[in-house]
Amino acid sequence: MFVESFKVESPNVKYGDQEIHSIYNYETTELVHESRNGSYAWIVKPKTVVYEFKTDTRVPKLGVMLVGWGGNNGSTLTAAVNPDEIVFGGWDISNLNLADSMTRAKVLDIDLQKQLRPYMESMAPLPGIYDPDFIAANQDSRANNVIKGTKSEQVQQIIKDIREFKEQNKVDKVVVLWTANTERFSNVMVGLNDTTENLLASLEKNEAEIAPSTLYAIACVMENIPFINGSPQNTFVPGLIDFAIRRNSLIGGDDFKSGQTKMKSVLVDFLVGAGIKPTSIVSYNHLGNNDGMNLSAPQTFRSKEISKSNVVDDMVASNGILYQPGEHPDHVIVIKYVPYVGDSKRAMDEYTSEIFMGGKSTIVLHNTCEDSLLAAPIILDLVLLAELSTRIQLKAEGEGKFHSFHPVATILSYLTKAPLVPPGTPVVNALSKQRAMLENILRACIGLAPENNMILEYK
Ligand code: NAI
Ligand code: DG6
Repeated sequence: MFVESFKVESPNVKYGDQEIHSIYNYETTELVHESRNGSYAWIVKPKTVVYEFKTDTRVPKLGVMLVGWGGNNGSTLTAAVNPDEIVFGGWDISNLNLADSMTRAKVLDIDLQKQLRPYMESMAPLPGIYDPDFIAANQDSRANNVIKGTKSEQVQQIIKDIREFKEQNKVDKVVVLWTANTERFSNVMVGLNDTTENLLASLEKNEAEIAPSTLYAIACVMENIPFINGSPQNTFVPGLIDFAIRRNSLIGGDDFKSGQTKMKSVLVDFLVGAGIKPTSIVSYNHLGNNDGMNLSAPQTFRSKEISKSNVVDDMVASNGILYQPGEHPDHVIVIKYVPYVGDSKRAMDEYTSEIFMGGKSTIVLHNTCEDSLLAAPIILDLVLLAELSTRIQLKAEGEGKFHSFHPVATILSYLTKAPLVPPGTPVVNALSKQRAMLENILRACIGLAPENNMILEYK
């Protein structure tokens, strides 16, 4: 059954002209180690905290500015969306218009490209911030559309671009998303980028180690525009996270969780939860698009390797019977550039696990798929979810005022390989948990209990 729209009838939910107000009982359990009658015991205590949620129901006309608009993901997404409510724009260091970018990407069927061309020819990316030190040298020939000047001037140009885009397209809100080339990690150093003050001072000093992605992010935080990082590099250096928290400006990332990693965050969760112990995970990709070419340089590959490697950590740590403290499966990531296959990425995985009575189980997966067709819908979900989350306010009992979610948007975790979380927050990679978190927060906004799957009415 498809339910197009619905209304909740409950004393805990009120629908106003511009908002939905809900009262929600947040039920959790606390595990405490307590002294009882002279010895210690583990005690589980149910806990209920009453929350109120307010969701602004006015859907804005949304502008989405993509960094790397003319790339495979950017051009594919633009081709795929009929922009009634969303206006696309953005930057690229290559000056091709979006129709030519779509042709260069070779993702969509030729007949479809011909039909789309007239709609896309007039769309051209704004010049982008280019720094050859942060991406592969093989990208140099593409860079014919770049913003000149110091880093501080480049940030000012991005701010100007966002304001003009908003004005010209009469959009109410803008979300910026990085789908440009993977950069190398930038160095994190005390005095350089560890605090807001040091990062902004480094910007004024034109410090070489501030990556282009961080410059776009600084501009967005200054303008209170949500900024999402779809690539693996450490755009969000500590000073930038600090800056976003102080300005209460949404940041989210990192790296779209599109195919191989999504499967891994399902499979390893299942294996470890079932008492099957993965001991070796080897993940291999080859692809022939521009992303693959950029990742053929060791320093950009390293960013992707880190992002793809950490995704099983929480699942391994969740089962203290299978794994001793500090024990971890061998986990190897290989990416090779094979031009012939273009955007059609091959992903091969071998999972070897220890099972009952010392036996071994090996699972092998092989997937062939256009990479950009996996990423484009994720970009759409990320920007829509980021925008929606800026319209939600909450407060716990005892808190005087409503406030927004923490600016580091963990609600986007379901869509990212290396979820960015506020300092001190546990990282959750298991896909089912990420999805449950997202669904249940949205249910709380309309005063509904979490989906519990108990089906007691049939028991
Ligand atoms: P692409 O190489 O086709 O597109 C990137 C675009 O960014 C290019 O047009 C390039 O000219 C532009 N660019 C580079 N540096 C720029 C800058 N500083 N400012 C503005 N534009 C800049 O790559 P594709 O396939 O679109 O992927 C984009 C990113 O998404 C890559 O970092 C990739 O690793 C990441 N990603 C892709 C996934 C997928 O399934 N396709 C999944 C996860 C992440
Ligand atoms: C080669 O690994 C290219 C990458 O950009 C991937 O396509 C991308 O990170 C997707 O990764 P996954 O693991 O989510 O399929």
